[in-house]
Amino acid sequence: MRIDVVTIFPEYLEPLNVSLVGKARASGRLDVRLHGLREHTSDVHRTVDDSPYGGGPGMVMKPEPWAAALEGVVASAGPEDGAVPTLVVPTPSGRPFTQELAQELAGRPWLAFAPARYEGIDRRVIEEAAETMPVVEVSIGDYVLAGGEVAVLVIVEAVARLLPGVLGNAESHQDDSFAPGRMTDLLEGPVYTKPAEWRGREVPEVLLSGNHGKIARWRREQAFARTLAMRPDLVERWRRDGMDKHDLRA
Ligand code: 6GU
Repeated sequence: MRIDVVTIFPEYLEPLNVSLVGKARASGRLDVRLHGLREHTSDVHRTVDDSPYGGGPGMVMKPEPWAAALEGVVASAGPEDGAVPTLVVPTPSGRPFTQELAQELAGRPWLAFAPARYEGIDRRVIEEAAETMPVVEVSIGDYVLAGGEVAVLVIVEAVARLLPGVLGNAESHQDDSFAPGRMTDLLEGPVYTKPAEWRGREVPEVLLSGNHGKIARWRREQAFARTLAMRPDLVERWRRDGMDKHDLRA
């Protein structure tokens, strides 16, 4: 997968060099390219924002630098990138980011991110882009960040770990909390490793039993109890959708 990010703060995306995403890049499974928005300005002050038409607080990102930057990204398409990228625009007014959307994005060959600072990007940039490429406006939650860069980190990490060959064990994201199709709508329960006793606290006996059927049942019960406590809304959704899926009755 190829990922381009246009931002006024490329240094904000340095964590993409680390850990899982960094390794995916080093192994060639992920090609990440950062672009400085200010490189696409033409005035001496490298201006990227201006006051909003109609008045109000804050500043709005000017259309010209964004158009030039996105045109540069699209023009750099290689034979393997897909003709145009899917443009992902982080914004608190976007579609809620879920595991389902992460899987959808992981299926695209090329993503381009347009994280804004200030009050957002002039709407005409998004409208014009949508005429030539798929555009998804995405929110990572019901709170307001100072800019979209952290949302890019969140989305890229969630997408990268779904790419073929990026996780060590191809199965290891199948049981994730929120993964559609398995452990549906349930959060993961507690996990333990050695030693079996630590500071007087013992690992639940069932996990040492070697009885895999019993262990699987216990884990589903724990997941259910955890979900009921932390996210009763998910339990309600699961009840509405039917009890048949994986026999989660605890
Ligand atoms: Cl994607 N961007 C910003 N600036 N704030 C957010 C967000 C995104 N998602 C939730 N809050």
